[in-house]
Amino acid sequence: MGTGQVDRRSTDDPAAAAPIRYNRTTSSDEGDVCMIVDENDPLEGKMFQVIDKDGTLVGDDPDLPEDLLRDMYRWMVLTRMADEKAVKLQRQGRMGTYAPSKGQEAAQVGSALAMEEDDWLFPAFRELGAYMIRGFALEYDLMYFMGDPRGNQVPEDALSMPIYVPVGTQIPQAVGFAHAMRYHDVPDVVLAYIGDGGTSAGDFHEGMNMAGILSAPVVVVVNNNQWAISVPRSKQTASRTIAQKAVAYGLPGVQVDGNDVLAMYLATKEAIDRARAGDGPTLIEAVTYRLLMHTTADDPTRYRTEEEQADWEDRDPLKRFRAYLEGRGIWTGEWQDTLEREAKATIDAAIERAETLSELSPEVLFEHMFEEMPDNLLEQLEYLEESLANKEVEEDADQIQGGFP
Ligand SMILES: Cc1ncc(C[n+]2csc(CCOP(=O)(O)OP(=O)(O)O)c2C)c(N)n1
Ligand SMILES: [Mg+2]
Repeated sequence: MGTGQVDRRSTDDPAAAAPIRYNRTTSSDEGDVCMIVDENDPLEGKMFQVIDKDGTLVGDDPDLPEDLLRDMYRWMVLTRMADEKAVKLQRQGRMGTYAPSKGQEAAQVGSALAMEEDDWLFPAFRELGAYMIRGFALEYDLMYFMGDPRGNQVPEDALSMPIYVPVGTQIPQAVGFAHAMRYHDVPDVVLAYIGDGGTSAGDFHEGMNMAGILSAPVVVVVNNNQWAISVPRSKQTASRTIAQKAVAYGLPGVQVDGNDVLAMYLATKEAIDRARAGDGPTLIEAVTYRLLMHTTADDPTRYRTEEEQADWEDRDPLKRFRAYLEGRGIWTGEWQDTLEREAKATIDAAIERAETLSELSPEVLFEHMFEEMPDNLLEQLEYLEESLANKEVEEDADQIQGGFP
């Protein structure tokens, strides 16, 4: 928990620590906070959408402030360009295996922008847009995938957990963290992400079940990008939607067009507001698509068709939002050039910082786990130091003899 938040605890009012259960009637009485969830029951086959794939409004314009619309598009452009560059860095041998976000920008940016300053992010490993919005800047993501452990040392002022690669582990932790905040009367909310494949993990079900029981202030966004490496969504669950699983956990669930940044923003905002008001958790299924490979070590042409890919390219989240903004007179070619120039400068600076950090000694492997290192690790550390010292001797010897490195 970040400094500042602990100060906001109130121990005066013990009743404030009691969990308040989700109650649709109470929320609706307070206004239209529950509208999106109420009107888009996944069991009735409904999915929340604001603009269609051509950027045309499907209902009323939510009339979001122009600054916010511009921010959404700016973050989406930066995420798309940074992601494309990261894949190139990997191909040039300047980075290790990378998990691309292309196609999922609206789901990431729309949801993360709905968070308030003191809310907490519990990411998976494919949320570049969300990390950047939360102040976990691009160079950290680059360092992480370059194999530098400093990439996972979240800056003090970024209220985000590090990247979670072990699928599903973030969910019980996010729920526990959210519950602890409510227990201590900290009014903030947790936003957690997981993939469609992750919903098959026991951790997901255990976490969601507890979220319902505790009425924890947590919003879980499932980025359903249709694939978990080479396993299709249809092999993860026999449920027609992932959103409907919420019914069994006793909480609201909604399926959202994850390639529609406006829909993602509004649905997440409603869920976060409700969690903050004490009305408990929400499950949001963002229906989206991973346009590139699972990671740079994967070849999607081995398991999916060109037609499927082309169909989803047609629903590209950037193209459709740009069309909407153009219709509103906000998007111009000149603005696009400015955004791309600014994004390129941000990306170049982040690469420069990530690549010019001082070298790390291998001993760093032993740090940050224990305040006092246990004996077995101390022994291993000594062994490593000894081996490295001997290696230096061998390398010196090789050089003297003109050995091939
Ligand atoms: C506990 C665990 N099991 C297996 C893996 C290997 N693994 C990495 S990503 C992945 C698939 C994840 O799919 P999904 O949750 O849909 O997320 P996506 O990669 O599509 O974003 C698997 C099985 C892992 N990281 N953690
Ligand atoms: Mg997936």
